[in-house]
Amino acid sequence: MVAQEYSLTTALPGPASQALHSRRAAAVSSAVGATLPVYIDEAGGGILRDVDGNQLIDFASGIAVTGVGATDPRVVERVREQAGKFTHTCFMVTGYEGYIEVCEQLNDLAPGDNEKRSALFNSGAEAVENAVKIARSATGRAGVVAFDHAYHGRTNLTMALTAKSMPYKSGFGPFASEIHRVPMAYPYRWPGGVDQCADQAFDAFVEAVHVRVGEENTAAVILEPIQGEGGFIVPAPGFVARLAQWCTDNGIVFIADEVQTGFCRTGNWFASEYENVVPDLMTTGKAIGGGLPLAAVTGRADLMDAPHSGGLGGTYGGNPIACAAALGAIETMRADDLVERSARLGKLLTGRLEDLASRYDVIGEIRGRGLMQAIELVSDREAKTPDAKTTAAINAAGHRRGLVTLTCGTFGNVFRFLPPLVIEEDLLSTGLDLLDEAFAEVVGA
Ligand code: PLZ
Repeated sequence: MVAQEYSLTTALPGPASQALHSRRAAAVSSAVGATLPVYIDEAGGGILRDVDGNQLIDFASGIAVTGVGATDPRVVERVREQAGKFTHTCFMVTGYEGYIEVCEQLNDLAPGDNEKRSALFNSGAEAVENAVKIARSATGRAGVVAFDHAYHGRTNLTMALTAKSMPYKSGFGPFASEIHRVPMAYPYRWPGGVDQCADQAFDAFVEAVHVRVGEENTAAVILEPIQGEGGFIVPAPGFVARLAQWCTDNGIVFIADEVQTGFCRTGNWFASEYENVVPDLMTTGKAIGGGLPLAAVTGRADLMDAPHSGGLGGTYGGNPIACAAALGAIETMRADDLVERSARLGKLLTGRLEDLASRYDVIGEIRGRGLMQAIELVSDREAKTPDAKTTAAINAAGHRRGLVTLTCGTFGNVFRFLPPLVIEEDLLSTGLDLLDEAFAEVVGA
C-alpha cells in the first residue's frame, strides 16, 4: 500500500495532472463535476497519491465510499480471486454464493432481529428506486414523503426525492409524481429553536401527510438518519424514532436511506441505531462495496417478498466481483472493529473542530457522529447567515495544501469530514493542521 505520509512535490495541480485535465476537457462531458483537478495513481489508507507523486490527505473517501481504504488487503485479495474465476453470470440467470452471502451479512447486520431479506443493485440511487417500488407494491399506495435538504440520487425518481435544485435537478425535469416534501427537523435552523425542533417538526410532518397526501395514500416515508449532501444534518433527538413509530401505526413503510451513513461511518454500523429504530426498509451503498459499485435494499421479509417474482433485478445487480469486495470490506469492518475506531477518531475530530470554533467566529455549528462530521459556516453567529463564499475559499485553500475536503449543504456553507475509517491518527491530525492553516489564510489567524 502507498506510504502513509503526506508530501507535496509540486504545486497542485502538478504538470501531469494538468495534462490530464486538458485531455479531460476535450474528451469528458463538462457536466461531470471535478472537485480537484488532480488525478490519482495510487491510493490507500488516508493517502491519495497523484500522477505527479504528490501524496494528498484524504478527508473525502470518494464521498464516504472507501471506509476501509481504497486498497484494503482483504478486498483486494477477494477481488483478485473472484476475477480469476468469473466476472459475471447475471444473478438472475445463474446464481453464485457471493450474492447470497452478502444478503446474509446484510440481514444479520441491519438493525432489528426480525426476519429480513435483501436484494442487490449497483448504486445508491438504484437502491432507493427499488425501495420505493417495494413499498408501493407491498402497500398498494403511491405517495412517497421526503424531507427538506434530502439527497437520494440523480435518477428521475430519486431527483424528485432530492431537495436541492442546483446542481442536481435544474433543467432536468419533469420529475416523477407522487412525491411530497415536508420540513426537516434541522435543529440549528429550526425557527422555533433547538428545544422545540423535534416536537414541532414531527407535528408539521403529521399534518402535512394528513392534509396533503392522506395516510391511506402514503406508501413510504424516506429519510436519511443523518442527512448527507444536505449538510450533515443530525435530526433533533427523538424525531426519527417518532417518525418510524408513526409510520408503523399508519401502515406506511419507513425507509432509512443509509447509503452515506452506513457501515461504521457514524460510529455505529448504521445511524438508525442511535434511536433504536428498526427501519422497515433500509438502503445501503457506497462503503458496502469496499470501493466497488454495490448497493442494497434490506428489510422486513414480508415487504421484500411482496413484489411479483421477477419484479426486481437488473443485469449487473450484485455483480460477483462487487460481492467479493463487499465480503472483504465487511470482514475488515468486523475484524478491525471499525465501529469503535470511527467513534474514537470521531471524538478526536470533534475536539479539533471545537478548538477551531473557539478561534474562528465563522464556525456556527459543529455536528455529526463518528467520522461523519461537519462544520456550518456563517458570516454572523447570531443571524446564522450562511457563508458559502468563505466555505469555498477555505476549501480551495485546503485543496492547494493537498487536503481533499468536500463541502455540502443546501446553502453551500457546510464543510464535511469523511476520512477513511482506517486513516492513521497522525495523518488525521496533520490533515486538521492543514485545515487550520487554510482557515488562517482565509479568515485570519
Ligand atoms: N442516498 C443518502 O448520499 C449519494 C452523491 C454525490 P449513488 N451521495 C453522493 C453526487 O453528487 O452525485 C447518495 C446518498 C444518499 C443516495 C445516494 C445516491 O447514491 O450511488 O450516487 O447513486
